[in-house]
Amino acid sequence: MNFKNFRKNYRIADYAMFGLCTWIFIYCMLPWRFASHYDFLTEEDIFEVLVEQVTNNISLQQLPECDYSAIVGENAYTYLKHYQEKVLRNEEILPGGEYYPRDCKARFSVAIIVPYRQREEQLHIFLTYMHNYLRQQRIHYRIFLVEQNDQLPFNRAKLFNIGATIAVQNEFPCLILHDVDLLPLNSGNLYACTEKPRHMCSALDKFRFNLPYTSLFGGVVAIRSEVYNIINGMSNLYQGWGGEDDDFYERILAKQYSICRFEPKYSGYTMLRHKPETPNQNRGQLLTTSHLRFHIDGLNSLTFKENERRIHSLFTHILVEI
Ligand code: NGS
Repeated sequence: MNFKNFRKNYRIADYAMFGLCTWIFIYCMLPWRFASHYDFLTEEDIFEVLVEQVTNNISLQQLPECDYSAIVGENAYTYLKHYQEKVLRNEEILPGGEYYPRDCKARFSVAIIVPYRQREEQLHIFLTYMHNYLRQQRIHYRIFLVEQNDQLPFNRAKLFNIGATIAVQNEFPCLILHDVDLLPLNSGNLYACTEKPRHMCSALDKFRFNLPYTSLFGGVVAIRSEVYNIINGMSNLYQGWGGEDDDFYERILAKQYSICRFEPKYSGYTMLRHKPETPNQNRGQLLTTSHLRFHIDGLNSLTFKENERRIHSLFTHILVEI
């Protein structure tokens, strides 16, 4: 090869490399590779699908019903506001982290269930943020923190089953299954149940405000207690990170339900940074056979030991060995 040919070949290789790098860059930076066209409910649909249900103490209140149209309509970006504040008007929060508006009758009672272990810094941010966020929604809620108080691998789904059992004993008709590292960004993402189970965090910053796959059903989910019971809750068998939410999704489909989402402008969340959890090496295998166990693995096979229940000023702390 003479010098001229060498230079020519070199230039072609250069261009090819440049082209390849450009495509890799575009692939990584743009959200096309995500499920950008998932089905969602628009602002007009939201009030059609919300299920109004409250606990007895709220239903007995002699007050005009709260109006939620302004909250959903305004849907402001709230992140910085609530993140920087302290928990304001603390005196309105009842022991155990329960709140309901005093000047109107809430139309939704929800139990926020948070599985937890060793994330103190995140918990502090979560509680501050969520109490400020939730009170502006004028709903009745209570935060249940379910802490895994043993050395076994973290079992997120089992902790949800425990929290759900306790929330139902406390009469809550609606469960919000909530990771401690996720914060809602838009004020109008009403923390209430819809007829169908709802995936609430479909526009997560970690995934560039899109969905990595349409059946993703983790992070934050709202589900009626009745439906949670019908599908036998979540599996108790997933130890470590991953798969339990996919199993949960399959349980919902197996009972002929489908899921819903609000439009992305309501469903924005930010994820607080943390070290990745240890993955569950067994999750693929569990998932392939999960349908055989839906009826025998879940709420009806739940065993655990409750070590303690502490009523803190901002949350109900349930310590369990699983
Ligand atoms: C999937 C996991 C889900 C998980 C989702 C998003 O791969 O449990 O990623 O995870 N499924 C399996 O591993 C089978 S995230 O990046 O948000 O931590 O929820």
